[in-house]
Amino acid sequence: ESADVVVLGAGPAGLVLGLLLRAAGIDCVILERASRTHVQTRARAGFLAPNTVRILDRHGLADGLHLGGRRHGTCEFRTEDGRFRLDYGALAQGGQHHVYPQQNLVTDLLTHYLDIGGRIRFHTEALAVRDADSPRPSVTTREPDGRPTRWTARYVAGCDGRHGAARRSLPPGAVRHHHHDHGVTWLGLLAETPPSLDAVGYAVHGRGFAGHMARTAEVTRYYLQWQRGTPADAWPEQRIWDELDLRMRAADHGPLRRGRLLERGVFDLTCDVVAPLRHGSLFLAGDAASLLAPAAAKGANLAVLEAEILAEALADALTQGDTAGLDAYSDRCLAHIWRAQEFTGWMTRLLHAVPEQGRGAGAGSFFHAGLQRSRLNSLRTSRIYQDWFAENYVGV
Ligand code: RFL
Repeated sequence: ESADVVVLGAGPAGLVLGLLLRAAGIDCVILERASRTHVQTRARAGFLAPNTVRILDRHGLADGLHLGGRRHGTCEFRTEDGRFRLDYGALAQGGQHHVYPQQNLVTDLLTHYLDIGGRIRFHTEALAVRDADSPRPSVTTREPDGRPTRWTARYVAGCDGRHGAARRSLPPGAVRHHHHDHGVTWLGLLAETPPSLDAVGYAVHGRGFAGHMARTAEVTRYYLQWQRGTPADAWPEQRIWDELDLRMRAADHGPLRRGRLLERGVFDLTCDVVAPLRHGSLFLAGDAASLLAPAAAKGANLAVLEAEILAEALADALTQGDTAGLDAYSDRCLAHIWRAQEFTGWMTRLLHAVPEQGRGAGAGSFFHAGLQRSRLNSLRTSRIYQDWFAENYVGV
């Protein structure tokens, strides 16, 4: 089988790319390992930056989020020195987020893609990208019936995440791969309860970080800094809520609305960057290009931005033979990626007492706790620091 562009993965990156290619009249297909139900129900991101909304608006893909999303522009820090709020949406260079669950966005994108006649294969796992350094690359797959198949293409877009086939197919030495462990682990929770604050809540506590993020009127995301290696189900619900109350200082600032925990997941705050984002005819976008710790909510936003840049470059190459956009793709995206990585690292050190180089002294270190406290105080008192925060917090 064949297509001019074979896109691996139907997350935000792959779907935006597929939509824009299809709208430009390019012959493309999306190969997705999971089922349609699985991709439409996977709860992850929720905070979409203004630039992401502009991109989706530009291509007529934002109706759902305008209808069902909510604008959001405030965060609240709770520290041993009291609490303070930053109205980042109103600070210089700031802007508001749209809160819209990633699975709703993915559902909208997929519906739209199918409506315009887009081709997609579910239950189709890419095994390897072959001959990427030639003008006729191909992708070997395991089809739903288990049959091995080969898809030939002019270009392959690896939007299949960190553990996907695109990354695995890069020959040793073809790209550089930087991996960094922030040395922190989070327990991510989805609770069936309305948000308890009208702000993103970041609690910095001697027992570790706790976070509160709205998702919908009925569902709220919470995070707890977690002992690495401890399973997600180690604590009963009651203990989790008690710990959230303690770290969020509910006794001082008001109770949290408790509810059933719908989902729990443990993940280490790690990040990585692949550079360049290209090997011959294979291009990487989204988490396949760079993974970011979720502390600053950048991953899905970068995925959408990279997909737009790549779609335009592929369309120029395929319709006009102009490959300048493809040649510039990696450098353009890496500038955004490094800026997001830098801010995410800063955010991670703001919320946890971790050393610059990740692991090592870890949370609780006297020196790093002092730096963290000073950083929080600057954020509380310095207008210039606040403006810098606002610009980076919503920027992609
Ligand atoms: P996705 O969404 O992971 O989609 C990749 C798709 O590829 C498929 N796949 C394959 N298909 C075929 N063959 C193979 N061999 C394949 N291997 C994988 C997968 O089934 C999947 O459908 O990647 P994409 O499109 O690059 O999008 C990236 C975002 O999903 C990710 O960066 C964000 O979710 C990160 N993130 C957040 N980002 C934000 O911008 N704002 C947030 O508020 C935010 N919160 C979060 C987050 C990530 C979290 N996790 C995953 C730890 C909160 C959490 C808890």
